[in-house]
Amino acid sequence: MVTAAVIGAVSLIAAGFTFIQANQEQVDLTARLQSRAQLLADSLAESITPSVRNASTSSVQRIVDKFATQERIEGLGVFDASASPIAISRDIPQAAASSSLIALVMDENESAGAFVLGDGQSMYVFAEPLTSDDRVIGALVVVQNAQYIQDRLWIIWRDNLVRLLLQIIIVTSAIFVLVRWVFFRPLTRLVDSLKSVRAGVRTETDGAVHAFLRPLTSELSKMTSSLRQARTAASEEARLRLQKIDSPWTAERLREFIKAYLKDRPIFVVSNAEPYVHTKVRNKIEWSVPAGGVITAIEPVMEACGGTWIACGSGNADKETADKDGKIRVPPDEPKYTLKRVWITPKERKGYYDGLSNQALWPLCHLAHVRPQFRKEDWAEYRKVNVLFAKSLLEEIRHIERPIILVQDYHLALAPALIKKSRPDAQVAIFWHIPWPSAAQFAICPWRKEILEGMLGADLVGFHTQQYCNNFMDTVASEIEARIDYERFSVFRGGHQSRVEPFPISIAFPGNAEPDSPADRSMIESLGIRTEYLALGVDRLDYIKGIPERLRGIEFLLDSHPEYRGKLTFLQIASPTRGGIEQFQEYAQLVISEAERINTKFATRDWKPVVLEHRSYSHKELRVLYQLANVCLVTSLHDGMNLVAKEYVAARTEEGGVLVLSHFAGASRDLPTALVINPYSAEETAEAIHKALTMPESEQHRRMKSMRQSVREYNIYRWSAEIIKTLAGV
Ligand code: ADQ
Repeated sequence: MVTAAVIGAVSLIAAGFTFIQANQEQVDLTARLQSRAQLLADSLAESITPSVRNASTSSVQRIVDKFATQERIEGLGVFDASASPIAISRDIPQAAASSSLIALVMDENESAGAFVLGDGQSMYVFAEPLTSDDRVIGALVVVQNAQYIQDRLWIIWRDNLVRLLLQIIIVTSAIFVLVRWVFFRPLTRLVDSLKSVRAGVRTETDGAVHAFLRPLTSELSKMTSSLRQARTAASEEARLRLQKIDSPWTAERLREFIKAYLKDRPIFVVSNAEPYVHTKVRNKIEWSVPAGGVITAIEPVMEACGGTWIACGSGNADKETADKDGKIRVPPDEPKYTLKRVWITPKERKGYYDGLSNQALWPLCHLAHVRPQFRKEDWAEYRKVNVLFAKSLLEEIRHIERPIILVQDYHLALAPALIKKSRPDAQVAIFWHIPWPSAAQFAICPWRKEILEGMLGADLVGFHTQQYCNNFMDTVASEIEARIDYERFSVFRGGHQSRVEPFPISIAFPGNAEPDSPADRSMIESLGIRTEYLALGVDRLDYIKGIPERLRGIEFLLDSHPEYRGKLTFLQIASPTRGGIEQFQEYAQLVISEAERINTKFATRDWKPVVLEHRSYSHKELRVLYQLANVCLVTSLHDGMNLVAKEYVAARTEEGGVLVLSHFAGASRDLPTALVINPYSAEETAEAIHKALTMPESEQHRRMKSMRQSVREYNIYRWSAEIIKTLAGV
């Protein structure tokens, strides 16, 4: 842009100068040509006039022939008073001999010149009247070649254009060098140094920047020092708040707590899913945060505390972006902790992830009426991958005394025992993010003993609710030899104690989101939604989430309350999940066909009741939708907790909106003022939506306020602080 402007300006100036120079040259050359023509004509006229007067044609012709051979003379002609030629040179151009100029000069009795075109060449024709006794008796015409003037002008333009071109090349190169070395490099250095100041890696901006940036860096230094002071003040405040246990937990407070409580013992998280996935899209590497509750919950904790998170690499550019040990600092735009990626083969993934984790344990633990499939080969891969994860972690903690290790979820049930076997000093917790079924239900698992033994390697086994803890204790009691202590809610085996406790998971609230501006309706308008009421569902496309049941609730509502037709749209954001597994593919198809069926039944020309967005949305976009939705539908058939319910509550800063929540989601224990329903009953779901849409504002506020209070008080920072405190104290 700048280069184009400079080139434009230089070209304009150069063109202006060339124009003036060419003009001047043309004026000079023409004047010289004219005066030469005048001189020649004057001297010839003197010698020719007597012969013309005497009508001596032959002597006129002789003079004409003699002078016509002079340099640059193209021809000479002498004409009588009636403008007929008396004598003309042989090569005189036709245009000159018949020129109206001859008649004109004789009429005016005054010499004159004009440029004409002859044989494609520019000619200058000069005519002078011949007089005798003050009477015009004829005219003399001198024709000169004037092409050299055009040639000269062309040379001037050409030379100047070549010069301009050279100037452009030099100026552009100079600008490029200037921008790259003088502006760009110091600026990138400055940006890098600011980034590390922001991330807390460095405390000062780079002093070695270019002189012209110094005023800027000095201002920035002042800003970073105020930032540092603010950080110190915040951490001091958080430290003081530690003593006041009733104030809400924040990232700062958690950081201070960890420092004070763990005395710099680092934290390691181990999970199947990674928090950042790198993918190559048209030769460009992009990153994204996968949709899922474990990531939503654990990521803010790692951002607050730092440490290392070990997880499966899953993006097609994951290897490329990590170092040789699979490590990369994240979040990518503001690194705060290390992500270590573990690589597994497609065969391992099929057995460990698609097979044992998601076709056996997932349906086993969720009462969603999908049969678990237990395959020996899947179990073998599951064991192999658990060993792989344990090894990867052991490698990381080899020089660290008493590390704190938080194993996540049902994919890694065997890891705690494997870790403890090699490192008895490590303090290990496993958090089970999904429900734990009754002992009788779990008894159908062929590897129940191995799974329980693997989990009981941990010092702390955490679930979302007391009910899941009770189920787990019952399962242990009926499956393995161990002492169960219901007083201390612990299992003792071979001298090792495992505490079993509920830690209802939550979200980062208040989060780091920028202050909310009024929610912009353009996002839903672009989906064609213009109705008065918006009902919203946000889920992975998972059969435990009860999406077809929710759709049937909408259908029931539109049948029983036709007044909502044309006034209510149900928007379902459904991110694809576990696409390699048949039951999940079939489920996605069922959701799509149910949505189509209901749309066909009710849609009018400018309204359809269901809008299905089959993709992931960013948390920022989801927040806007949560703010716009009059009602949020969480109708899981069975769900460990369900964080969407808590995200909806967190987004409703003005305390409006209604949450319709399944009784079978763990969240219904934490949010009792939601409209709690049985999702299997379409009638109950429909009535709850109707109640939500007709609920007085004062009641909405009362219910929402109480739910917000609960999420604020028991947020993810408090959740992790309590787990860490309990673990370190076992
Ligand atoms: P999930 O079953 O993944 O988690 P949930 O708790 O509802 O379920 O969390 C889902 C998360 O993914 C939310 O943060 C939500 O915003 C996000 N998400 C869902 N659909 C999305 C979409 N289309 N686009 C973008 N983001 C989307 C498991 C258990 C839960 C338990 C969590 C945490 O199944 O019961 O609450 O772990 O322990």
